Amino acid sequence: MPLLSDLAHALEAGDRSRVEDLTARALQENVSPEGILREGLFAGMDVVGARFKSGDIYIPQVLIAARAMHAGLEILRPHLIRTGAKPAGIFIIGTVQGDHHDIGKNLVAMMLQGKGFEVIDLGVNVPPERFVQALRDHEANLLGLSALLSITLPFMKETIEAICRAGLRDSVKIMVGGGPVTRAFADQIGADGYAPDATTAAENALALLS
Ligand code: B1M
Repeated sequence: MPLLSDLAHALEAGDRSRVEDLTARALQENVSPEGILREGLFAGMDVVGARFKSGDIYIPQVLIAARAMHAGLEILRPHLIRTGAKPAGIFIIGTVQGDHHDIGKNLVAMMLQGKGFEVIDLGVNVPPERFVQALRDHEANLLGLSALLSITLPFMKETIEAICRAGLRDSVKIMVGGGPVTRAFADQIGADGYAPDATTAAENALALLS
C-alpha cells in the first residue's frame, strides 16, 4: 500500500511530523493499527537497523528515527489499548541494566494494557535491585524484562537471581524478550515465559496467569 510505504520511508528519514501525519491518515483510511505497525513503522525501522549495522548511518540518525517511531506509536496508542473493566493483573516491566532501548518495551506495555493489564513501567537501564524493590512495592503477578543488546543479556539472569535471593520468586511469573533473547536462553536463566514480539507477549502473559 503506497501510504504505508511512504510511512516507512518517512520513518527511515526520521521525519517526525510526516510520520505523525501519515500514521493519522492511515487510521482515517481504516488501515488496522497492526498493519500500520508492521508495514509502516516496523518496515522503516528494519531499514534503519540494517543501515546502522552496515555503517551507512550513525547513532544520531537512529535516534532521530526512534523519536519519529515514538511519535507514530503515540498516535496508535489509543487504538492498540482497549482496556477491559477489570484489570487482568499487574505487570511490572523494564529494560535491564545497561540497556537504553525502549521502543519494543513500550510496545509490549501498550499491548499488555490492551489485554487489560495494569502496567508499571520502570523505564530503561533498570538495575536488578530496582526490579526487586518494585516487586516489594506492588502486588504484581508478572514481571517483564526487555533487552536488545547481547552484552546486557547477563543482567536478565542477574535480575532473576536477585529476585530469588529476595525470596520473591514464587510470588511472580517472569517473562523475557527482546532482539537477542531466545526461548532456549529464557529456559536457561529460569524465566517462566518468553515472547518474540509484543502481541505474543500479551497473549503469553494472560496464559501465564491461567
Ligand atoms: Co541500538 N542496537 N544501540 N540504538 N538499535 C540495536 C539493537 C542493534 C541490533 C543494531 C545493529 O547493530 N544492527 C545493536 C545490538 C547488537 C547486539 O548486541 N545484538 C545495537 C547497538 C550495538 C547499539 C549501541 C551499542 C550502539 C553504540 O553505541 N555503538 C547503543 C547502545 C545504547 C545502550 O542501550 N546502552 C545503541 C543505541 C541505540 C539508540 C539510542 C540510538 C536507539 C534506541 C532508541 C530507543 O530505544 N529509545 C537504537 C535503536 C533504535 C536500534 C535499532 C535500530 C532498532 C531497535 C528498535 O527499536 N526496534 C536496533 C536494530 C534492530 O533491532 N533492527 C538496534 C523496533 C522495536 C519495535 O523492536 O525493540 O526488537 P524490538 O522489540 C520487539 C521484540 O524484540 C519484542 O517485542 C517488540 C515488539 O514486537 N520485545 C519483547 C522487546 N522487549 C520484549 C519484552 C518481552 C517480550 C517481547 O517480555 C517482557
